[in-house]
Amino acid sequence: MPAPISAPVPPGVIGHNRSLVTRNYAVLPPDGMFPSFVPWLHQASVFYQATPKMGAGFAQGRLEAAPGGGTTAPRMDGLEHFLYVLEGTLDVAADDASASLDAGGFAYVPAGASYSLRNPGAALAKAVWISRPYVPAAGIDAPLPRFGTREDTPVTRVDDSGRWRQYLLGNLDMAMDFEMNIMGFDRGTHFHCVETHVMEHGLLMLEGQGLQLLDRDWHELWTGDFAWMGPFVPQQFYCTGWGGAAYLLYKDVNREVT
Ligand code: UGY
Ligand code: MN
Repeated sequence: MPAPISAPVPPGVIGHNRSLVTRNYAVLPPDGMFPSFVPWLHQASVFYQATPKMGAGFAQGRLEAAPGGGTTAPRMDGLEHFLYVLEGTLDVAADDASASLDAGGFAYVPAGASYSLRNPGAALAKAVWISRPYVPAAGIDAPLPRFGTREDTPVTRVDDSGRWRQYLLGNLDMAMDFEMNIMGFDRGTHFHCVETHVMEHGLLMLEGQGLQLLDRDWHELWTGDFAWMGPFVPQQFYCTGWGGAAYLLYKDVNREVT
């Protein structure tokens, strides 16, 4: 006779997870994600969420650095990088520029720069980390390192529909081949149409929750969830729940497609 089960198994624990990966989009809640460790990071790991292996043209992950953790030495990998601190503090240096970033702080590291990352605090630091090859534009100088904060970035409202956005790395800056925008929705509002466009997205829910259309299906997104949208994936967002919602959005822009 098997021993009786003494404690009930919580629903959803065995064999159930909201993760979904398709040919051209993915929904990845943090549950069940595994860290990757790389030799040039110590006391730090990356929870990769989108990579070229999946079909994405960029890599995005959540960097987690323990106190004192980060790069073992200044690193130069020829890629451009974007970091956005979610929790804790991260010191970022790119060539001769550097900044200590708290939650909401961000950095752009141009391709070819030597960069280093370090958690100087006493708590775990978590940051969005995006890396990709830079696509130069003829006659336009490549961008320099940039640092900023969400707090200091203007909030733009296109109309009175309850939607707003913050362009962290500017808008229509032809030196840049991607944008990082925070898209915000007041309670009960939604994007005005189903978009279909050549640009890709990496989306991280920063606040609130909503329903996200991906291709033909609606998916619930909660704070902390990640979604990858490949080129031409039909997409729309409805803010649900009792408050507003905001997500951090990667978008490749400003280059012709051949
Ligand atoms: O700018 C955008 O493409 C944006 N509106 N997309 C999105 O929020 N899924
Ligand atoms: Mn879009």
